[in-house]
Amino acid sequence: MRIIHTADWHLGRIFYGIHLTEDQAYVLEEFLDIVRDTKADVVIISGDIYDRAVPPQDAVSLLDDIISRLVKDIAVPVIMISGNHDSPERLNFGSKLFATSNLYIFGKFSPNFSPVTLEDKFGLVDIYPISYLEPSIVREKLNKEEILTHELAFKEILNNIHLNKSLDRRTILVAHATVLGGTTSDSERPLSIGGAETVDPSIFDGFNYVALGHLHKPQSVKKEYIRYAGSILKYSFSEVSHKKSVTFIEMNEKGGSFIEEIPLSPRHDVRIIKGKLEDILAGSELDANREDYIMVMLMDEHPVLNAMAKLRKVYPNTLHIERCQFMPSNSCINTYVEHQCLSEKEIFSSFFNQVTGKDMSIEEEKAFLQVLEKLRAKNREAS
Ligand SMILES: [Mn+2]
Repeated sequence: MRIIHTADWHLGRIFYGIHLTEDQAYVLEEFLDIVRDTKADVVIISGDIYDRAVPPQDAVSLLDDIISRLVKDIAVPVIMISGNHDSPERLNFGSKLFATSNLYIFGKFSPNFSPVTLEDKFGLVDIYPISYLEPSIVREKLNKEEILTHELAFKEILNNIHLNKSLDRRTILVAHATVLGGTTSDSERPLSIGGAETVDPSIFDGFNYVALGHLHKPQSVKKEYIRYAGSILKYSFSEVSHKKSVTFIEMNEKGGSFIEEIPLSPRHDVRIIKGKLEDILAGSELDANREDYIMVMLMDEHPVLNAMAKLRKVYPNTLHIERCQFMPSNSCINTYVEHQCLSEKEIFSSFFNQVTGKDMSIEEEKAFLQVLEKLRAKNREAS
């Protein structure tokens, strides 16, 4: 069986004020070609179809167009689940009716764990789609008070599946989750506050392929067949090094899989350009992709006037500028990501060091912490 696994389309996403729907339409044309060229037997979309619960109209039209071309023109069954960005009820619209036309939508969690069964020349394949789940909803629907975490919710559901599944069939699980050991990026919204969202990959034992959504970098976790397809576009500057793709799986008679990443080519890449303003402006002449979505890390030691206006003349989609002279040790490499992990005290002491050329004394540190505590107290009262 040939499977195309994709996820995290985030239709209708806005990136630094730019509506990405046209970029998404562009890359989904390429996606349709891939589905056609690989002669896929099924397309699996593992959640985060839309970027938000009430998506913009053009995002809804885009999904309508792509799905109908998949199901009607290419005649490939489509199985999709909701992710944490989707509205379960809205995505679920029409699902019973659409299932009669080979479009299987699982928006709302339901305690009915029957699979979508497809057939190839070797026999039957059972595909178990689990819509995005909140532990509280699973707790209520299954009436099990002990379900407090994502992992416990999954374990309960998977137990039900394993109890009822046909042992002579190959099986695929479709889920939207944070699997322990996976690499995260900045464009994923946490599933829960406080870190009770990760699930151990060992809970997926017993399936031949696990089609995951949520993490935006294409990757396998622990075992090759436990896999995130990744998002179709880069949705944050922390993803500049990602190579976005869809996953092609060819499953054999025994359920073993040949797995290949088929790269996607965006209309605009997301890039970081680093250097002094004059060098960047001069270098842009040789840059064939000036329309890309750009973050600039300015290395100038002295203030520069109207940097954004100057940059946008050559790179019209400059979206953000970072000033490196205010950063620790004047080095910008990876600090964009790293400085977000620093504490307020660390950020302030590096700023202090940059401005004064020396480290804060114990007295100064104390004074800073007092001011910080006052500010926090004020914020607490305000909220
Ligand atoms: Mn996502």
